Amino acid sequence: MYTELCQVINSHKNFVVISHFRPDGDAIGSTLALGLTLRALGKQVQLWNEDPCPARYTFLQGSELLQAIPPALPQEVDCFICVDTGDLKRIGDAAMARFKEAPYTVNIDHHHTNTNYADLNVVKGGEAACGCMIAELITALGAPLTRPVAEALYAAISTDTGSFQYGSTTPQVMRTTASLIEAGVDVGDINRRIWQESPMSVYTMQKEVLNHMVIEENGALTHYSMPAGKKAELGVGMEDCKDLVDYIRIWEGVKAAVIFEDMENGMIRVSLRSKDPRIDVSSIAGEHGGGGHAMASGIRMRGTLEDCREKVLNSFRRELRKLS
Ligand SMILES: [Mn+2]
Repeated sequence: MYTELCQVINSHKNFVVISHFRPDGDAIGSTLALGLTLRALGKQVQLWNEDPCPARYTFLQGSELLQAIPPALPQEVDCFICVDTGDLKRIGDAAMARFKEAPYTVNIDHHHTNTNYADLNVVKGGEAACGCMIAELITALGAPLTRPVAEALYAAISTDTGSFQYGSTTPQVMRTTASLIEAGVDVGDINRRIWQESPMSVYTMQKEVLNHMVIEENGALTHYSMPAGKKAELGVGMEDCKDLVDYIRIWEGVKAAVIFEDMENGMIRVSLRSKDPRIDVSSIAGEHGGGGHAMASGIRMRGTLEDCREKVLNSFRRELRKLS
């Protein structure tokens, strides 16, 4: 699976590595691990993202190398690699324009819904994290698994498996993770940094979500809608609103949870989660122009909060009623 990718890496000199905007741990960890590895192989590398590195990942070595999207593709760049990105739109308009100027492009990803947008597409739908693929690539390249690379990969895999709680946590995921611990990851320390240091603004947001969560379908469906202006009113930032869906799905009997967020630009962001394998949220997301994984998906919809909410909730109601 990685033979052609290894050849591409060996035959190019000057790389851009990028992932999706609003990067999560897998996006950041995969970008840094690949970037640091390419550097160790003597390559020139630039690491880009439309958004800054979230504070909880700035302890990772290499995060200081992340830069905003430049106005033009530097002439010397000969290979542009996108990681953890199922759809090129998710890197943002500016980066997409740079991508299209690149002489050679690569797509390394684990989303089933990946659109194969690059010259070389290495896609493993269903893999737990893009970080698992980067770990395999590092082995295939014969590159060293240094402690900073291992920490970035641990952050990637830990994030996308919900700290090893999701069903995607296969024996192979655990073997890969074991190799990261062998490479020097301090499990207690890294988990404290990633999971136990939420800013108090997250607490403010959590209270709001729990107070206004709506429960329907006899407790099988929970949802929360964040109207325009709410973030400003509460004094919370975009980063504080990342994992809201986690707070509403943990309750007994809940099979699916949805967050609707007015992006204040005419778009509504929808986060969909399933706790029941019979509810495939990637197909529900697909009905409304989104995509993702069976248990976790997203949509960006144009319209009012109320309209988008009714459309998506109706799909959930239909699927949940099929079960009873
Ligand atoms: Mn991912």
